[in-house]
Amino acid sequence: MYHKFSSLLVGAVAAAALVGTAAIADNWRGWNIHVDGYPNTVAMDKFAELLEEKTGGEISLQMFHGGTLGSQPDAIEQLRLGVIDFGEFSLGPFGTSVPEANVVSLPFIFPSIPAMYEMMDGDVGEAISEGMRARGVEPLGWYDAGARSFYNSVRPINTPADVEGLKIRVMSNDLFVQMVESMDGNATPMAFAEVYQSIQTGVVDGAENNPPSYESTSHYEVASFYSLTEHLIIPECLCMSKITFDGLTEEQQTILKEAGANSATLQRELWQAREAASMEIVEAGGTVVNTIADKGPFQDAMAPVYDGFLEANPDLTDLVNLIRSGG
Ligand code: BDP
Repeated sequence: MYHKFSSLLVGAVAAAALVGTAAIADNWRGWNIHVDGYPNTVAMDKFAELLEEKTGGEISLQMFHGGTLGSQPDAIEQLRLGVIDFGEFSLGPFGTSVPEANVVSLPFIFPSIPAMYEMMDGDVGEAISEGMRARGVEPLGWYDAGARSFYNSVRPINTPADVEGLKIRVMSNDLFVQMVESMDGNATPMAFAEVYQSIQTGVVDGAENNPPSYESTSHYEVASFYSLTEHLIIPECLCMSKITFDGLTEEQQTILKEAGANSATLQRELWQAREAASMEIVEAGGTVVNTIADKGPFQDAMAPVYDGFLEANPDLTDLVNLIRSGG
């Protein structure tokens, strides 16, 4: 009996080893914070579909949309440890673990969205990718997240002085705290999932985000002043745990990179349409939108964020300058 069992076991181990060399990847867990129909969600589903198709089912993925696998900062740590295999993350919360990724969380660093695309698809994206790889993350594609602007329930923001005294939720990253404090606002880092209720109950007065997130979370229902400061252009990353990625064959890695690139192309197309649709929805819902003709005063007010960052990260001066000079 014992012998029979142990030979079965040996057989099973040998089979597992064989499977290992064929690099069958079973049921990868994928993290995503967004709801169904959101461009990033659709593009991630496309990624999964392409992978299963192109690998003939060798790789199968399980998507967890809507942040059901936990908050973004926790999920990033789990990705680095290989507990979560892949996901779609803002580079904002990545900054605390990957200094190179933090450069895109500096206010007003990219002059425009097209410039951001070009730089992320070139040397800037490569420098950030290297930093991510060194910390356990393999980027597969850059998604668009437009530009983030402030919204709140108290008053429109036209100048930095209008932010004074407002309690503003920010993503988990000290740079965003400094950014709000540079205008004498009170910054509260908080998980995305908690923002609606926190505005509703007055724990915070508002937050800042791009139109699709402001709309899809219904934050516009509780914070109806949306002021288009467009102070942050933070790309997002479809990325994998390097632990999972390194366990694959070269052929599988190539398929993954192609699927990542295709997914990013789709996401960028969907993003443009969703931004326009979201603006229509929030305006129809009663949001008071104001544009900012001259963003200079906001740039000036937030300038100290750069000083502190470069002092703490002198080795990233070249990367910051590369972006500011247009890549
Ligand atoms: C959205 C990002 C998402 C962030 C969220 C936030 O797509 O990754 O978690 O903002 O503000 O725009 O937390």
